[in-house]
Amino acid sequence: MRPTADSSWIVLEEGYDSLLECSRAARFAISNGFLGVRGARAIHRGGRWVANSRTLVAGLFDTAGEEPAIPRLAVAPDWMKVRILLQGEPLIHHIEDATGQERILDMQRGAVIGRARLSNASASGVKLRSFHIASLSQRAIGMQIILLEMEQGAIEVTLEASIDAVDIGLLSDRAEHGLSVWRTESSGTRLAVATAVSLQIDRRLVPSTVCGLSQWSWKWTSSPGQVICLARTVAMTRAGKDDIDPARGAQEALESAQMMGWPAVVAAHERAWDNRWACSDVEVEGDPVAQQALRFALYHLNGAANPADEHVSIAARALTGDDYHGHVFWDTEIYLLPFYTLTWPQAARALLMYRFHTLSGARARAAAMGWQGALYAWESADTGAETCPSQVVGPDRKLVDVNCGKQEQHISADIAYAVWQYWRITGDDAFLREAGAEILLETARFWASRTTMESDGHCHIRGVIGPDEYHESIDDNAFTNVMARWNIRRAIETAALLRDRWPESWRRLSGQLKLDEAELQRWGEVAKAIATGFDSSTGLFEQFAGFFTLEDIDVAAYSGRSVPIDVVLGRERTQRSQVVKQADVVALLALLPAEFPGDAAAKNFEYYASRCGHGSSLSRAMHGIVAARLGDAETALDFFRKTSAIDLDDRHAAIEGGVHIASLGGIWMMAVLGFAGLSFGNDYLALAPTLPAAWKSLSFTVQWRSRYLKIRISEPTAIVHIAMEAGDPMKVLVNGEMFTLSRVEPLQVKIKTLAGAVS
Ligand code: IFM
Repeated sequence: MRPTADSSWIVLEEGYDSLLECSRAARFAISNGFLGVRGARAIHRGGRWVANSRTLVAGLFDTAGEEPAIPRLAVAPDWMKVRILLQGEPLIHHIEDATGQERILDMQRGAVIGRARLSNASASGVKLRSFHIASLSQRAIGMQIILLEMEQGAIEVTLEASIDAVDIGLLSDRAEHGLSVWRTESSGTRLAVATAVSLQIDRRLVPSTVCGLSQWSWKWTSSPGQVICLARTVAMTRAGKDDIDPARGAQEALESAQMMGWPAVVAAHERAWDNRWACSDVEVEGDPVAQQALRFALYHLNGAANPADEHVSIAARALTGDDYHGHVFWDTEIYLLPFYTLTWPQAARALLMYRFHTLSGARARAAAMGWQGALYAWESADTGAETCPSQVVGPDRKLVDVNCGKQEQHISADIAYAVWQYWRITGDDAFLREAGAEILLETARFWASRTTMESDGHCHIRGVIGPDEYHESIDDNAFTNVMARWNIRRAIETAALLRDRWPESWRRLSGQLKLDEAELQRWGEVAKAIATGFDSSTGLFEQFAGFFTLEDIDVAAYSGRSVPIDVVLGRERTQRSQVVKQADVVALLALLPAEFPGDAAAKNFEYYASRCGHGSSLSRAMHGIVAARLGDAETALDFFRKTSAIDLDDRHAAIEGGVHIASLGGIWMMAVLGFAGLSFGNDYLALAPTLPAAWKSLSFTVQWRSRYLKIRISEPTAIVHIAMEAGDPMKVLVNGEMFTLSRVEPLQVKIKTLAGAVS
């Protein structure tokens, strides 16, 4: 139960501050992509006072019986509660005990470790140490260990371990001692929870005196220095309405964990984390704050995915909180998939398969809106139907309409983008043939039907919202249109590829989609004619038609504000201005840099970065990537630091509803795609590093078509070192020069300069 000694692997919180508990519950959440357990304290006085404790189970959506029915992640029973009474008085956390309390997120081991001294009003006390995990090696398993050391003797001690399922909103199907099965009212999805609890006093197993359906209780008289160990294992399994009874799976998982014993379960979990870290760690020398931020990001990213489940994806707050109800946005494909594709392709594949399995929902949505092909939901849950609410409470507590569900359609191109990147990076042809191609073709078909050829000879996409959600019902959003064009072109390329390399797959798929040459040709014409808003005389993309005529507000003049800029300016004025909520043209520049010829990249960055209010946690990461690629490492570092602060700094209260997983993905992207300048071509990986002055070196691992590469960029010597741990020789482009890398010989390239190098 001792935490990792190296401080860059831990997040430490000392003392107890009830006002910060909700944020800390998110920050200290543990997750394995199936179970997410918020880091609320287990010790409680009774009742349901710990409002921020939550266990969330991926895919367990329910609609809470409201109209319109919006699926939300249901809350699973809280399996970690413990109540300790000394002489009948419950122990609680006291603010004044601050010095005796610490909680550590041990990111290396994927565990939360606590230490506290708890006492009651008569000053009888215990020393407490706690440890809990959501097993990364057996995703059904959660485990909690509590060690108590009694300070005084002759005290009557009561210890209760319970599972709290009051008001969780699930229907009970079965309840036995240590086993319960629950059902969501709307979808009939079931959740089985099997639990085993044991208590040892001075290493002697003691049977519980009370054994309720979900309660275990012990009573004894203390002796000074007595050591008590409570070990609880929970196994949770989810099953669809028509699947077999999940109870059996939960019981089997529990039995297997019990057979192993908790030290072996913990050891297997730690080995699984070691493996994830070996594949994904990023090391920065010279900047401990950045190092910790990277580890924190990687910890949550590695805990958010489950390669074994193709029917769930990662929500905007992963499994760490209730904000956005567990809904999946473009965050996953644009901000998370780069990390998974390059470090954990199995997880990336499962996430893309979720989009494949929800294609029918996307087709239904396009059809319902009068278009063809597949229009993915802006907010997606279990079926792929649109789950974006049509109204929310605004910052001024008034109801505001939300049009994203109808108009933020770039999501379809974003998913196609992630599919293509995954295939190009992994070379997973089976995925392309069996799932990816269908996504690419159906999203392209949507765009082709969504555009209208008008009298000016251009195809227009009217009435959308781009990533900058301050401006609604706009025409020809550059991000949407250029991504749509790219989507159509990749679909045409995919069709040609299938036809040539896998004619049988092409026959099957084109037959199934009723896709013929004439339609493909039409798509080509649409792609050629799409309006993009690019003006070759200025090198600027106009964010949408008419954007340049809007009021130009000096965003820098509002830099001291404590609320988003649209709150300061008011919604109407913001909409009439060039103030941008988040990276929009800049996001396009980060995703498709080849669309920005000559000095257009620098010009667009300069124009749009100064007009951005960063009203979304997603915004700065895209700016950071682009700034680094443009050679401005210090500006990029500023974006990196501000993004890191979103979830690690207590001044950002919005973390209560869960960590911002997209911005955590963005932290990895800034390091690898920005500072290291990683990109790829048809048959090579490319690096064009630009490190901030404070970073003495940057090291990371990526996978490229079944090869494992370890890359280190060191500033004092300006050397890029690449070692290949497995796989056939491959080409690597470093600062524009091509090299061949093999397993036998690592590559060592001396480059001219790092800081300030323009890629
Ligand atoms: O997907 C984002 C969107 O871009 C901005 N608002 C929050 C969403 C979820 O993170």
